[in-house]
Amino acid sequence: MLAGCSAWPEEFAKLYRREGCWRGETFGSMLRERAKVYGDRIAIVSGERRISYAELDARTDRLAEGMKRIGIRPKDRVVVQLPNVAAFFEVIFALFRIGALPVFALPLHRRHEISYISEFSEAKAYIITDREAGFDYRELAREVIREVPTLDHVLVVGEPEEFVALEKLYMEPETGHEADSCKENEKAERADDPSQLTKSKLRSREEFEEVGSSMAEPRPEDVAFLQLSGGTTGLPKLIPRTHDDYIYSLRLSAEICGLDENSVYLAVLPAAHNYPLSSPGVLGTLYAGGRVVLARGASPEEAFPLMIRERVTITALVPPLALVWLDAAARIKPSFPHLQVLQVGGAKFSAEAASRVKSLLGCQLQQVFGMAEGLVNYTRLDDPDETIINTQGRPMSTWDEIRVVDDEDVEVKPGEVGHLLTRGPYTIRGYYKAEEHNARAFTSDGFYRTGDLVRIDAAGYIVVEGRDKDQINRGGEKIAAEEVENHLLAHPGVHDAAVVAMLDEYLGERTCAFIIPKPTVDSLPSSAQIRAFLTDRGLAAYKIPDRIEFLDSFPKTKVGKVSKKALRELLAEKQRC
Ligand code: J2J
Repeated sequence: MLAGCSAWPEEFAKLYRREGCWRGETFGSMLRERAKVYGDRIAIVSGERRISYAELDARTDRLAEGMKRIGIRPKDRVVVQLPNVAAFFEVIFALFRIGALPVFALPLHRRHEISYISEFSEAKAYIITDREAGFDYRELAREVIREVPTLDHVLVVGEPEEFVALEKLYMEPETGHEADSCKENEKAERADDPSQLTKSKLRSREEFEEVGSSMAEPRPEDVAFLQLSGGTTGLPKLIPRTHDDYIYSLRLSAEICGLDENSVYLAVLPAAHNYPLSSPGVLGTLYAGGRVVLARGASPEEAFPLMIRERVTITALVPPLALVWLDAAARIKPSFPHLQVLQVGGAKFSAEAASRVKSLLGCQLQQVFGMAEGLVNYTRLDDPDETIINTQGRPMSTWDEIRVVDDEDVEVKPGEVGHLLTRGPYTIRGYYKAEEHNARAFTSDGFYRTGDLVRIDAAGYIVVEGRDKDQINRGGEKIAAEEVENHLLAHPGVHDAAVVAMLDEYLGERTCAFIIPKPTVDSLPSSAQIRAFLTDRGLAAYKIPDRIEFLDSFPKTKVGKVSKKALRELLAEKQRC
């Protein structure tokens, strides 16, 4: 396994293989198989582009070839920050084929997050789009490469400016020649910065063959990619997922969601999130031989016509978006004759909203409670309405082990609320290069401490009751309080900071930062100045506190720690006034 990753103990690995959970597939072989079976059938629809399985497979090979030529090797890490475009999947399958590891960044991440994950993963390349939603990712790349010396390549979907156009890397496999025009490469060669020139130059054929011959096929037990954790600590954690474990989760998800080659999955959430990637998401749909439709926007105005045009059968939302869709549906009364399932997950969906799905959208609701670390729970499509509306589902695998425990790790009585611990065939045994944190985040016998407070009903279904982790769930986007606090503490006018969740009707939660100003500073910094400060530090916009409150001191717990519970109560009181 990749250094810095924790493998499953051998007896568990044997068990999961023996029981048929891990079947020895890799992403590369999976796509090859699907291309053989489904050839001309459409795999991905992106805008006006329709890409068949055979084409996706062939383009992936060509891109892998080009990536090898610029020196991307097995186990290299490559930060991928792309919106929902077809190239996203060509890129990740090409990396899978090489045995290089995509590191999934979210489109909303900015300098702070990208520099950190690039540096921490020692990434060799960074793959972006040129512009999206009014943001120029090439500007971000310019800042990031200044900070991260390991980054040799910036590859761009679209207009590359001084970087390299991804399109240039699609090689004809037999000849090793670029399949497309050399225009962008010529531009790279004319670039002012000589380091960019050598970095972006393609290797000679001889050199390439030498590199190619030393490449071993990725193995099923190898780490396939690094996913980002929602995080509870000062710095984001990376989650290593293997081909074996992730493909198992895709297979089960596809089965539970009733996917087959006639299914059409609409990806409205950014595909880099674990949920739309794998539950069953884009990859689960491709696993089942279905069709993926990539949406650039999630609003009803954009998504509804696409659902009708493409005969979408299943899609996935977070609760705030589901609320927007339900309101729109109540107004315009759309008809989606093909839609069978609306998944809602990532944050708690209220029973009230859940009860409106069937009548307003004419499909079955499926609640999904999952995590990028592994465990995913689904309500089943044939469950009674009562279960679908009031619970967050049950684990997808019979091999998922679940414990609900008290503060001393002792199991609570059935039906009581406690901390959810889990281990199983697709739940990681440790974060990437995080030994110290792993000792806290996992029990000594390998259970992952999810940080969720749950109870389990008599039928074995999980109800999420709250959280014991220091995180804000802002409509499905996770924010580690400590990460934001650390940035606030860097402000010269801030003496201390505590970030807590603030209840919000629409997003479920927003963030509020409580700040004790430095007594030595003459004038109190304004909320706007603090927000601008955090933006300048390169923090993603969704992590910037929605509300900032100034206090002289913080309420403390009995052991002298800042009482976030008391701060949340204070906030609730202020909200009531
Ligand atoms: C309450 N809280 C939920 C739910 C996640 C499928 C679905 C979601 C994710 C995901 C995922 C919740 N009700 N229905 O990866 O594959 C909160 C919990 C959980 C955390 C994980 C998937 N669904 N949550 O959201 O890694 O607190 O994964 O521990 O982003 O989201 O967040 P994340």
